[in-house]
Amino acid sequence: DPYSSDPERHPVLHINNLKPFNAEPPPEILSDSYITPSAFFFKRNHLPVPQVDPASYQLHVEGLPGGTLTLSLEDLKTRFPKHTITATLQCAGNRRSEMNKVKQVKGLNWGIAAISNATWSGALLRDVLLAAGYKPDVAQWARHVQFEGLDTDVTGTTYGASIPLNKAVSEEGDVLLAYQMNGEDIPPDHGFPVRVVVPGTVGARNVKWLGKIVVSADESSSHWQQNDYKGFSPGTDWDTVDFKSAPAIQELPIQSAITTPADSAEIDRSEETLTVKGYAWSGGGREVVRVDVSLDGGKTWQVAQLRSGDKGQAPEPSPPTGRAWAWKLWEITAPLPPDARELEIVCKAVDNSYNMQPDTVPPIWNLRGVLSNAWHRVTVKIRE
Ligand code: MTE
Ligand code: MO
Repeated sequence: DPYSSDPERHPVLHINNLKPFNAEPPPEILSDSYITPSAFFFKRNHLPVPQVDPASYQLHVEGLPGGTLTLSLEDLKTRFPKHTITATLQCAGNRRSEMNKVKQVKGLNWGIAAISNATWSGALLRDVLLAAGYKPDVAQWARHVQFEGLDTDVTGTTYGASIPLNKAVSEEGDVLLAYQMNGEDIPPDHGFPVRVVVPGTVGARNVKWLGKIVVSADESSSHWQQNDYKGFSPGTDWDTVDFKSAPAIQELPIQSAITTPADSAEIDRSEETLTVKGYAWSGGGREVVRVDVSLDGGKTWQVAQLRSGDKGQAPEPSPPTGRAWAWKLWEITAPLPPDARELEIVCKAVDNSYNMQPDTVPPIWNLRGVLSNAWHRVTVKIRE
């Protein structure tokens, strides 16, 4: 069993698939703390978790005029300044289950918690590329930076992905070769000893157990870059889909969801008020500037309170424009409407480019069930 050396996981996680291991936390845990504890951070593995010996670990950087640069874990930690960011990671398939309700899609049936927020520390990819011989004239022929994981399938094929070169080398890109998550060694499930953190970019490009970096004219040739993680029209089906016709997902669109109350929860009339909580995040470093909440299915709206930190603690400093990598938690407490027996609670977020979420799923439905970001709705009953 290639999965026999997989790590232990927290029993509270909702398991989507055991081998490879894919799981998300109960949604209310997400809004309990601004930084998601690593044990609860969603886990998305395509392959068995590789066991990497940190003492013999090597990272190869290829494709630059200077030839291959090979770094040990110690080199990464000592030869480059340590940079720390708070960044939210979201799987392209987060909220796929809502697409499944419209029409069957292919993929793991994620709820609303294939998203989490952590602090990440490591060397800047930009600094490592500069040390490996990157110079501005490389951008005349190179367009992409490819990443290869150390996890392999039975044929020896590794997980791989790529990002645009300009994101990788930008001083504002904050792309990390991270060796710490939440102040500790990265746990095995999240890429020990080194993973790429590409803030603002879909989870799939944040390659774990990083073994190789290649600067190239071409995108990664991996299955996950070429024939997966792309968006299509609701009218495209498996007979007509042409994966070459669509770009690989990189920056993700605006997203928000209600973490509590849960769908179908019952609320006692004697409570008089209702507190609704959730998360909101946008890709590409676009900052969430507002979350609107409705208790009547979208007829009337109220503005929620946004938080970039935990209650009673100083919020995280606000990031420079275009570098808002972390989510906002939000919350609103409202009186229970006097006559209602049932409430349809809805949330939608707005980012600083005034991007907003679509109101329903059907116009954004796609055969792979990615980019599911319609207004999130939960219905609760009021017990008299
Ligand atoms: N990297 C490797 N090497 N292997 C993988 O299976 N999964 C990707 C990405 N990086 C993956 C990977 C996907 S699709 C996502 S959503 C994120 O890792 C999940 O990261 P997490 O498990 O730390 O939450
Ligand atoms: Mo993913």
